[in-house]
Amino acid sequence: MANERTLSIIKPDAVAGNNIGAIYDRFEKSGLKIVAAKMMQLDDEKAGGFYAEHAERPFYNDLVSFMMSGPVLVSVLEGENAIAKHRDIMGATNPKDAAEGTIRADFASSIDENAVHGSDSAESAAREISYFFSEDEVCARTR
Ligand code: RTP
Ligand code: MG
Repeated sequence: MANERTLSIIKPDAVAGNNIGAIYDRFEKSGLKIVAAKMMQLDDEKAGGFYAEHAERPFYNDLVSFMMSGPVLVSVLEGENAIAKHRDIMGATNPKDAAEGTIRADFASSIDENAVHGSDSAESAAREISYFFSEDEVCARTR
């Protein structure tokens, strides 16, 4: 199995709901390690650029507005199969479809305000980590 890094965002709804600790608990209990973290208030350019792949989709403007509606907590998670493991514990995009016990089932209110983001491939993870962090902001967890 591959040791991987993935990009996590705790979205404005989950930060506003004081669910950072509960969501970090899910990451750590799953064996993922937090190797970088920062709270940020995204602006139009930073939020829009992050979701540029969706720029032509009908929900894009609402998605960008939502991501700017309050601070987010951006993290890098590391571990065996981190990308797929993180997506598994997040649950489906629409919380109505999310499996019981997943983060979105427990903390998301709608498809538009769905608590968390996770990279969906190795290519996305590499792009998204470097979008928010320089290499020296990502820490080695050797002990
Ligand atoms: P994310 O990128 O935020 O982790 O979510 P995801 O991979 O599960 O879903 P994605 O297809 O990448 O969509 C990004 C975000 O756009 C909103 N969305 N709305 N109304 C809709 O049909 C629709 N589809 C997607 C969601 O908030 C989703 O998280
Ligand atoms: Mg996505």
